[in-house]
Amino acid sequence: MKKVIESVILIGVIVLGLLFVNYLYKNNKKEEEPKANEIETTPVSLHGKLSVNGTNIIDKNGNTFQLKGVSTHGLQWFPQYVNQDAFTYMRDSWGINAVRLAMYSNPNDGYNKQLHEIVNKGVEYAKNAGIYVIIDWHILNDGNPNTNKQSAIEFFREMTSKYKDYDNVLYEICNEPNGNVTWERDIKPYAEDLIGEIRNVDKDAIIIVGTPTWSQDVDIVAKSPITGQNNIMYALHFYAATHKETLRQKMTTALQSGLPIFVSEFGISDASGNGNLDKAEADTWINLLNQNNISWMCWNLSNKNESSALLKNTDKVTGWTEEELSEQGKWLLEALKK
Ligand code: IDC
Repeated sequence: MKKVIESVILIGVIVLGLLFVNYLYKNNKKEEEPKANEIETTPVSLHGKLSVNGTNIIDKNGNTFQLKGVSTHGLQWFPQYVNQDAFTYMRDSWGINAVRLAMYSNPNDGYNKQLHEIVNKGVEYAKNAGIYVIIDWHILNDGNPNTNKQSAIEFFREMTSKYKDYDNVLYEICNEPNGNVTWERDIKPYAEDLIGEIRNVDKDAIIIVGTPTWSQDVDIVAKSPITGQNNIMYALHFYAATHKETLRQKMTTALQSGLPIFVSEFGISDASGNGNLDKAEADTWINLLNQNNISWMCWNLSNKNESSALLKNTDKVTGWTEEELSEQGKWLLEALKK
């Protein structure tokens, strides 16, 4: 009799155990299900085509919307980070909703037409991941945007003919004008011509215009913005260990005059992209940008040995662990949560 009771108890325990395992398995499955849904509700599926209203970006529902993400390094040097896994990974693990594809425009810095293919891949990867993408004509050592204006026109003709119907594409027509360059004489006429070229094909995508002194003098531009065009924004770039309250004042002045500003590039190191980080200044900047619904893109997605690179001691091109992020990389992940 004792044996029978023991057997019954044993069978009972086994049955309960199996039921428990089954319950755990089903529960696990339930947890996995929302992931499939997440893919259907990407930033682009939720927010759609963006436009500019006053100083704000608004989404397809008319609600204010902020782009937050990362800029690649020069595509001629670090093309490997333009890959599908990386974009999807940064969307899911970091919480970015945009990437910027920085294509240096100066032939002496490595510009060549083959780079257009990397831009094309980047746009498709961003589209598949449902995130926004900025196509950046990255003038830097070429200083005056008019130096390579003809190539810029050809480039944006090619891009707009491909992407005029994409909801997730923004165009940045001159990263950072610098040197002996003024708004009235050089940048504004360039911008008006490029905007004309783009609008011949793409009627409404957001266009970001660079501003004098490495995209800092938004206060000067605010006195004489481009007129007769929709969905135009102006670049303000900062590196937090170099650019502080004085530049924030310029931004506030420009905003008060109604200039729509886009921080299409910033770092928290000094302006060289290297040296010490200034996290306190960086936090002050991000808070101010968030308060004013200003979009921001962090320089740079690479493992270069410089403090503005987001990755460190790793050759991985996606799926980075926390230890594989630089100090700026770790700071960025926190900033993206705010
Ligand atoms: C820097 C890169 C650096 C590279 C240098 C020259 O971080 O590795 O050697 O360009 O090409 C900018 C520019 C951006 C700069 C960055 C840091 O838009 O191209 O990248 N910066 O100097 N404006 C202000 C700072």
